[in-house]
Amino acid sequence: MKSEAVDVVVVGAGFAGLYMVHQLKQLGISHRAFERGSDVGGAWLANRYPGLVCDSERGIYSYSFSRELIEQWTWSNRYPSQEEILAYLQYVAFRFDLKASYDFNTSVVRARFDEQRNTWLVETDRGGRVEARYLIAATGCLSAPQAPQLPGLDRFQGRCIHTAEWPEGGVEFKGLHVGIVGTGSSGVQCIPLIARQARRLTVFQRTPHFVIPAGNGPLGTEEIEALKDNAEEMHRKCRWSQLGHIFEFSPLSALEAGVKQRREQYEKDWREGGLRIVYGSYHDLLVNRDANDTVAEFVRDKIRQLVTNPNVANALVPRGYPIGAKRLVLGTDYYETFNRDNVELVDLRKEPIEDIYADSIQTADRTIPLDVIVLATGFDALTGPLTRIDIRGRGGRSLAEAWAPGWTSYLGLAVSGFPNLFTITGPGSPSVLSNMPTSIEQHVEWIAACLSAMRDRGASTIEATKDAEDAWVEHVAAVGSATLFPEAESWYVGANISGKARKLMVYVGGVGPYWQRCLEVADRGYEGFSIQ
Ligand code: NA7
Repeated sequence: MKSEAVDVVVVGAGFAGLYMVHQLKQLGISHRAFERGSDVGGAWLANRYPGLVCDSERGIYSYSFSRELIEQWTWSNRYPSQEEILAYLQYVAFRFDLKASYDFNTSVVRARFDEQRNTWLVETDRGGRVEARYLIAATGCLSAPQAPQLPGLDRFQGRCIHTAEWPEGGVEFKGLHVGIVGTGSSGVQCIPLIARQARRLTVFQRTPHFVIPAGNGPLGTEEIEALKDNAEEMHRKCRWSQLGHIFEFSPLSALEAGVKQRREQYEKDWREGGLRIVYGSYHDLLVNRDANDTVAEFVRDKIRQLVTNPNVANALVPRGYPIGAKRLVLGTDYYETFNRDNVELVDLRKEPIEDIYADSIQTADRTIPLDVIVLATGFDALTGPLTRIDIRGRGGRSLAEAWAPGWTSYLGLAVSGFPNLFTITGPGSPSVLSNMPTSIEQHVEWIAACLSAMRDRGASTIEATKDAEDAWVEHVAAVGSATLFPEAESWYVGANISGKARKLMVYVGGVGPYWQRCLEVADRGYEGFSIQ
């Protein structure tokens, strides 16, 4: 079969893919884009479970590149809902005419770099073949859903749904016995809503997470106007900030603050809701375990106050890892839901699942009849979306093989041995520990400028050097080891996937400093890259 030839193939139609395609159109670079979903939206199309909201607040979960777009779109709540974000991305695709670049319902399954011709040969599951000078993975950080290895799960005859593969049109839980496995962000968000519909809801919890009230609610008219007026400034601040969010670490230390002052601060943050209690209130909470314990203990007390049954409260109290080192979860009525008569908690550490039958889950202590099992069991984060595609670079070596001992990348943008491949918000960049659209815009703009520079130079390949990559990987590890992130069994370090190398996948040295570094690399003629 004859291959189509373009300059660039883009994989994905979420925030990253859509903006990349927009930039390529602006630059007049020929391209073809593929998306496995039926439409644009990425994570926001796949994850449609009830209660899904984003935890970036007050309009920052959006693009900054177009003043008209900022004017035309109005966010209604403090945290945007899945429906609203999906509608926004639909609007963006329409407004900038991006859908014509895409083949939807089409997965890229293979991509091989041809070293003779310096091109990528890209194949899809629909038999399509495209040759491209560059391959850009806009595949998202949390798009490879992970099903748990539970004994007998394939025997279950009721409905079994992963939160990241939620059916269009929703799921009716009325009158049903529902079990949910997993209490990370997805579980915490949908548990209160499913509990209101189901006849009985059983929550199977392996590790209790720290859940902070989101404090969601509608934005007022004046606030909406102010957010639009100041949007560019707000986005600029995010881009140059440490955290990539609208709030910054306070200059104060939790350990230096008095007990009373600290308590007042945490009470205020708890009342207002949001991530700030851990990521903004004091600067030492994520680097010093004693400081971290002050806020962890505050949250544990809140759980004990909110949950009526002391045994259930005790099972919900997180212990043994620093707060914030596993993804901090925002919730609405999460702990209160366990006071309902139709909700029960199974603590899997004490009462593991022994088997699953056609209509029930058997734990060490009891048989729990179920009509539906919801799997809120997360993702093979950051590397999974890339290694699940058979990407082969120099010498036919696959990315999965190259990353088996642990991810490698230069700036989270490029991998040595894989010329002309760019990864938007790949491992080794701030990605999931920032406001994602901020990090996405940085990467897309950097890649677009790079492609333009390569075109001007008449270059045929750009590839991260092994030395530059090694130095970056070492830097990411060194910065990470000065924080508490490596101390938790989290998906940030790959701990949720059996056999995955344990290695912090996120750059925690700050979004602004990271961006400065990327710009310097480009300014110095793409330092650390070999260009042919
Ligand atoms: P997460 O945060 O990875 O949460 C997955 C949950 O599923 C977590 O509680 C896991 O427990 C649990 N889990 C996973 N496998 C099992 C098995 N085999 N048995 C029992 N429990 C299991 O995924 P989410 O979808 O909630 O959130 C991902 C991100 O998406 C989120 O942070 C936002 O950024 C958006 P564990 O903690 O591993 O013991």
